[in-house]
Amino acid sequence: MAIGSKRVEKRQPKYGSDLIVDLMRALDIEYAAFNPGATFRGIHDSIVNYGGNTKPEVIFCCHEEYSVAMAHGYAKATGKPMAAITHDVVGLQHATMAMFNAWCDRVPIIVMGGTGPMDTARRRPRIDWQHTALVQGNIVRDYVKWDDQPFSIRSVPESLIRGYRIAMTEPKAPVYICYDADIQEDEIKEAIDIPDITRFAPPSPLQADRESLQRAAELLVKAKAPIIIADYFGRNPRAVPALVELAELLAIPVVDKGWRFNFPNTHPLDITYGSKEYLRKADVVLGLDVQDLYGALVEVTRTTRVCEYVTPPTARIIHITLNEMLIRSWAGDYHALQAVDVPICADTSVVLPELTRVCRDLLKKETGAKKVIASRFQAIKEHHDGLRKKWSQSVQQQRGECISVPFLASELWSVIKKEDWVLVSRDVNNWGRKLWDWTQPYQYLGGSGGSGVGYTLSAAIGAALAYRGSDKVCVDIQPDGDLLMTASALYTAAHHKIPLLIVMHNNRSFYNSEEHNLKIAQSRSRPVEGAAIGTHVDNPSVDFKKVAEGFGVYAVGPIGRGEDLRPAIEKALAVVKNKKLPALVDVIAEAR
Ligand SMILES: Cc1ncc(C[n+]2csc(CCOP(=O)(O)OP(=O)(O)O)c2C)c(N)n1
Ligand SMILES: [Mg+2]
Repeated sequence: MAIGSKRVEKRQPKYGSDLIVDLMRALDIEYAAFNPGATFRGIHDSIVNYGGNTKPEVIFCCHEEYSVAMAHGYAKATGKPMAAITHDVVGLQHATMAMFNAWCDRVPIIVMGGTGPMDTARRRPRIDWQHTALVQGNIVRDYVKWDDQPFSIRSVPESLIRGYRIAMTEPKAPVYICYDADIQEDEIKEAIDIPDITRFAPPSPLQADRESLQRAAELLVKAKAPIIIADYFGRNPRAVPALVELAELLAIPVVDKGWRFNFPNTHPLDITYGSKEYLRKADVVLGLDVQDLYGALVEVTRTTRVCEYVTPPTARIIHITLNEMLIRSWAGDYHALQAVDVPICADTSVVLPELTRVCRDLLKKETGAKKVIASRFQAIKEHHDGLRKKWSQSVQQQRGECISVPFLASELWSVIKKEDWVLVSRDVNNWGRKLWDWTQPYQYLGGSGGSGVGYTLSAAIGAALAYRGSDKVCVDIQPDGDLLMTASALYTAAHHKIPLLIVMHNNRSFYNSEEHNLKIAQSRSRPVEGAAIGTHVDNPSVDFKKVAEGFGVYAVGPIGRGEDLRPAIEKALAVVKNKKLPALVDVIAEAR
């Protein structure tokens, strides 16, 4: 049961905010994460005193950026939205970067806000004026799918039910709904019914047209060197077996771009971190929900930003995606324009089984295909096995003074592989995917989407919240710079007893930026020592054990010697498993 919860059996909404809480329950919104604010004190009171602090339950946060990022992680773990509530103008401004990440990552979140009173005659001097915008949604409109500010209590059900439906319709994305303080706080004068929510379900997934399916299947069946690139395909984890089936049918190697779990790394057709030679000779490329298809086909020189195609110009390209359904002009998250021979705007989760069926039919007519496919499968398998072997043999314990990144990944694996684990953060420089066995689609949730730092810790806590009460062990490989941005999220994890194993990749640097600085200095023949200025976090270095303990989180570290690593992770895991609490291991590791 939630903190401070009282079960309220029968209830009649008295205030506008009571109705909002009834709607949240009808929509099965489990949690509302927020830092408090007067503009939504009505909703806050209703959640606690009217709703009994269950469905939604308050998730108490110290910063809006991470309340939204928590909802981001939760949505990826569950496939459905929770609410993040932001105080008027100022709380929403804190939330904006996290909303941008969720937008780019195509994740549903119900972001709520308070404002006003819009009725100037009912405003307090100064603060109510300063914190009321016309209209508040303006600041996020370019990176939410829809925003609204219902005009009256009567408009509230339509607004929230519509918002929920829009957020959950593919391509999914956050919505923002703002409630005037008066609408929340005024008494309801007439009965307002909540309609049957089940009749407002998102529409069924979009299937591809027959002609395009046929063209795609013909290209794939006739291809000598096909390749599949999957990106957001795995957002629907149930669809993953369909990709395995298609890949196996035609022996097509698969590159997983990693924004979701798209393909098991143990599968012989997985060539994710060894795809170059396959891209180079590809005659047919099948893209599945690739956000940046051009980027997936080219190689970039980092300092000069020169891009060159790896795939031959003769390669035919099929792309199945809903990208076209959600394009805005403000940020270029639609990416570079890429020529496509068979563009299909549809939902891959229903297209893939259908495409496989058409391929299977065509294959019957292809004499000798079976033999060709079997030998292609064998060659790819050898390549795949060779890569896995090479990676596992390359793991060294130390690099200089630090623990090596592959060793960090492999020691962590040796501890958690006996568990039903979920990697709820990004991978550590791809070493998790290279060394662990990723077999189940729920095991990896992907990165931030918008590459805004400050996502990882908070989203990991949000995903772990989704798994609270289950036997899953949630693991967050946590960069130091990211933690520093939203460190107070640790308080939320401790306060709400959210079990999460946080293993730090502490390179004492905002290293990505340091690396850029190194490269630019090198290219200009300038001293590279300066790259540390404004990037290193080592003078003083942060004592993350103390930081975590200060927020009430169990912590061990700093661990700088390889032999100390496994016992430290085991200790922390015991806290996560036995006490059902978060625990942090501070690991001093090499930069990359
Ligand atoms: C909000 C935000 N600020 C700055 C950046 C630029 N940036 C990209 S990666 C990075 C370094 C992050 O450091 P850390 O989380 O420790 O990861 P590391 O690169 O060291 O592995 C920075 C500052 C960003 N992407 N987002
Ligand atoms: Mg770092």
